[in-house]
Amino acid sequence: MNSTTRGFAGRPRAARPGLPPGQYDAGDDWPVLSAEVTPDLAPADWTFRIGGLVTEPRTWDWEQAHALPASAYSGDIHCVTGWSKFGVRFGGVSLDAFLDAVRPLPSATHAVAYAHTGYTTNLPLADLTGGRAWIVWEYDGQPLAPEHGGPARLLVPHLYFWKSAKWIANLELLDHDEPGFWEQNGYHPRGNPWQEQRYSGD
Ligand SMILES: Nc1nc2c(c(=O)[nH]1)N[C@H]1C(S)=C(S)[C@@H](COP(=O)(O)O)O[C@H]1N2
Ligand SMILES: [Mo]
Repeated sequence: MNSTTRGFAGRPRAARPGLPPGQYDAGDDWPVLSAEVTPDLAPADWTFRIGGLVTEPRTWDWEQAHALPASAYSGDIHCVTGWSKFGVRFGGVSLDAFLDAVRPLPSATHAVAYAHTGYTTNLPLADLTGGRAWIVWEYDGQPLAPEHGGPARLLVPHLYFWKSAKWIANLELLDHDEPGFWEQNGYHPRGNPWQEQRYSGD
């Protein structure tokens, strides 16, 4: 067979273990996906609030958030546009630490995350607890770059990456699901990459 014929040079590449269905490995690339212009948000101007169905709504500034126990995520992230990135390292604080302080009411079942820019995304509260969600401000030991959501973003790596709101401002706890920006535009309310929940109805 002609060695220049493309597509017959080898067997189909086996999907990398850990790669959800329909995803590809982006390697060293880290694409920037933003619906907004990157805001000029200094750490001193950053705040994070949890309100809604909680016993004690609370706002943290940069210093107060950093006083909580540090927690890191090492693992993979998966964007609904198809790229996955393996072995990323984020540093920040577990969302459990913030939620413990505000004490969600038993009626709270869902949350809407709001960015300082107005971007929104909705999540089941259960996906934000149990050590599976973070507020992060470091990537690879360095301050999180502004285009990637710095000074601080939400990180929910077990769901598609659109749930990880950049420039996170607040979480509003609700007793029902309320679609956010992409979810109002046809994306799935939960977005589990392992079940390929890309679009509503998937
Ligand atoms: N505020 C905000 N957060 C956002 C987005 C956005 O447009 N605005 N895009 C989402 C999407 S679709 C993805 S894939 C990731 C992209 O993060 P990155 O630009 O750091 O790769 O952020 C998510 N969080
Ligand atoms: Mo995305």
